[in-house]
Amino acid sequence: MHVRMLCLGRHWNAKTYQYQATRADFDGLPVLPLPADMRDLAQEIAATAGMPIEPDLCLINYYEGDGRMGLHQDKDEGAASIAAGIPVVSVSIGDTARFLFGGLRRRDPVEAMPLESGAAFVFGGPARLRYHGVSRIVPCTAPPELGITGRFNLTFRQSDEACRALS
Ligand SMILES: O=C(O)CCC(=O)C(=O)O
Repeated sequence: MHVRMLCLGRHWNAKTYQYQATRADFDGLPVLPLPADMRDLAQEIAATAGMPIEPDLCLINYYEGDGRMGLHQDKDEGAASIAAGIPVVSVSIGDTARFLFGGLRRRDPVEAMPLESGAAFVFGGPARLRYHGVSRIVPCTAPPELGITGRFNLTFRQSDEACRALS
């Protein structure tokens, strides 16, 4: 993983791979809240794909020109969330990414697709644990009106903490 990360709602601890209420592996401060309008946007996107979600957290990754993320599964949200196939909702802003989407096993074939600024990508249900990653960032492809270099990727998720609060 070669990105900078900010978490909203719940903090993903990069040392323990667990979600926490404080940024224990960074500065110990409480995690910033997930704004309601961001949560609503994620729900609208997921609904378009026919998948309900009550997101309680968002990971914001910032990729510079040499940013990348190796193939991995998103499986730290908890057994209940994953078993229910609650999706991950991804929104891309800025430079285009070469996004890799594989299968349920690491060695499965991988499809590469561009995720341009404004793209939304939802994977849930039987696809929830598909391997995915970013092999490269295509420089200078961000819409000029954004005035940014690099790429922001926002992934909204529902952790088991949220599942428990809803039940
Ligand atoms: O940047 C992306 O499109 C993928 C991000 C990702 O895989 C993750 O945050 O787990």
